[in-house]
Amino acid sequence: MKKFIHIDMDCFYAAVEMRDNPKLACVPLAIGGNSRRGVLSTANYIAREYGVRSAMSNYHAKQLCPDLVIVPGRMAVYKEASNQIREVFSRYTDLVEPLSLDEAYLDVTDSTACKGSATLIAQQIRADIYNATGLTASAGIAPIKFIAKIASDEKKPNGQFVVLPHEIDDFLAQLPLGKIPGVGKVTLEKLNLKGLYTGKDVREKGVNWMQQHVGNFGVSLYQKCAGEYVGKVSTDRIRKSLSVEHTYEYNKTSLQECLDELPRLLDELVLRLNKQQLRNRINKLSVKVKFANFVVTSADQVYHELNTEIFVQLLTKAYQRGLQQPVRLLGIGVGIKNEPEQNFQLSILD
Ligand code: TTP
Ligand code: MG
Repeated sequence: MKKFIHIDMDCFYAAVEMRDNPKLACVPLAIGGNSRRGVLSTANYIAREYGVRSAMSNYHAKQLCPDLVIVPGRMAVYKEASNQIREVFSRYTDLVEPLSLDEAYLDVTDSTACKGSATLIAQQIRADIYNATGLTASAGIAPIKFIAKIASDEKKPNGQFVVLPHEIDDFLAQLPLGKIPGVGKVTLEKLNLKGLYTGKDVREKGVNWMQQHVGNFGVSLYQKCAGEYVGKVSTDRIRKSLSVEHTYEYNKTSLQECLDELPRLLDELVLRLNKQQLRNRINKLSVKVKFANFVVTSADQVYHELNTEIFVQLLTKAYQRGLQQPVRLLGIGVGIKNEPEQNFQLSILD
């Protein structure tokens, strides 16, 4: 039996703006898109009570909610938060499939954290995300991939919902077809016209009927509704690097303050390398520095084991490029060389 977790941040862009500007925390808020047509990227939960939604025009939204505050988006900040949540995921499993900046599927079937309880892992991931970013996430947990995604919407915001193996059958039977990923508005209308509204309706028609009347899409829809389609988290499993990083609550204002952080980062890196048995496959050491103005710089050196002195040199070099700018994030990492068997296979394929 597989264990999937789907994580999705709550009103992501808006939550970042509320975090960074307390004046926005308690007002109906939307993020203006960058498109010419002027549609919203998202809205906070206060604005949603007035019916304001993603992809709605600014004009329409203002009609629904005259007090709506619309601010422009800050993509660089959203990307940073996105990197932070992906770093959290990597603490629990390598099997991560990001779907967008704010959501990802995780396969935790073989994870040993929390004694293997996917429910507890999801809980802990959400707590870690909050500690790292100050933002809340919701989670869905299920033995079937697409059900985990549907489940992550059930207890939004800041909640989680689990569908246990013995509950799958009932869950699918009552499931409105429009909730299934890939069933959009137009498809749903067509299905409704054929009398299909829920998973139960599809199952009762049977796979042959679905093939005849809906085509190949109908077959895959049938498999989903019948619980026959478990799904697989697809990821690039050949690791090329491993790194740890930390965004500081207060910027570091001197080289010495940055160097003082090295031992902690190094401890964390050692832990992660040992856990994944990668210690003997190091081929490069690297350091990353993000300055207060969000400019990122990195420095690396070819080397085949961890070495504190080299990290000190790399950090000094990277720090100096900032010309005394305060530092908001530090990271250290290693390059990983492929295992010999992999090289062999690649050369056959060539
Ligand atoms: P979503 O996860 O769909 O929405 P959300 O995180 O804002 O809200 P929810 O709590 O319901 O998950 O999308 C994530 C981000 O992607 C969202 O904050 C802004 C951006 N986005 C757009 O720019 N345009 C869109 O049409 C949508 C749906 C999202
Ligand atoms: Mg979201």
